[in-house]
Amino acid sequence: MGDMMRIRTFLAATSICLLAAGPVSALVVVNADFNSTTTSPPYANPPSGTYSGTAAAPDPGTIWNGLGIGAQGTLNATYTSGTLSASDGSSTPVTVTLNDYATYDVQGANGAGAGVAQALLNDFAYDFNNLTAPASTFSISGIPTAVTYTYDLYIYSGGGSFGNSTSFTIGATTLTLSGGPFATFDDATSDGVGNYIKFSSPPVTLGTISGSWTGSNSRFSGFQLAFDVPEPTSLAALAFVSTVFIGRRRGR
Ligand SMILES: [Ca+2]
Ligand SMILES: [Ca+2]
Ligand SMILES: [Ca+2]
Repeated sequence: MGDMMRIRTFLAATSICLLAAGPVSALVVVNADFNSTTTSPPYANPPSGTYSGTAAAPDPGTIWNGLGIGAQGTLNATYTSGTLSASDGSSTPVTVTLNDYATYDVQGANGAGAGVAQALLNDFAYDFNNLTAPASTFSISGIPTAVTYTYDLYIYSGGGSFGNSTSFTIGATTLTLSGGPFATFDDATSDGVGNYIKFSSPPVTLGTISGSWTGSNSRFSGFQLAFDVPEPTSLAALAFVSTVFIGRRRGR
């Protein structure tokens, strides 16, 4: 087989692979860990701090935005973050707002139980007055929108040495999870048991995902917003691969 034939065969095979893989896209993940602003003392133990590493979502990075959302046990009318970084450290226009909630850190106040990602799960926003007032609400804004983007929102709830129950509602969808300590990330989307739920393609209105949460010992520990962005440089990548291949052939 001549060189040109080999190159044509290679390019044809590469094209078939790209077609089989579907549209090439880049995954961008924004990670948020809700933290208490209370320090030790008055906490009996060091606070949970900010989580680092991967969690349940496929994630090209490990960086989490540690957000101090308020002091232990104090009702907050509203909190809005600054713009959040993506997990690879790049900047994004995404922000998060919480309304009508209070903050708790199980690690700082009670000492942590064993389990996965305690720095993420142990500190959270909770529905302070869930028996007498509407549910707490949240909104994630500044989301870059295009019809070709797809979004997944992972919500974390759990930690500590005892269980809890929290229901999250976005649009017409309500998902409930048990929380509590788990040795691994446990998906509760289908069975209600676990430390995270996944809203697949939640409605985004004018760049904002809005929702609410409530429950008995409710916990909103943090979230991951993962979105696929089409990558227009895929053709350039193919040209680069071809150039390397041809260069290697000629170098022999
Ligand atoms: Ca934390
Ligand atoms: Ca489960
Ligand atoms: Ca947290």
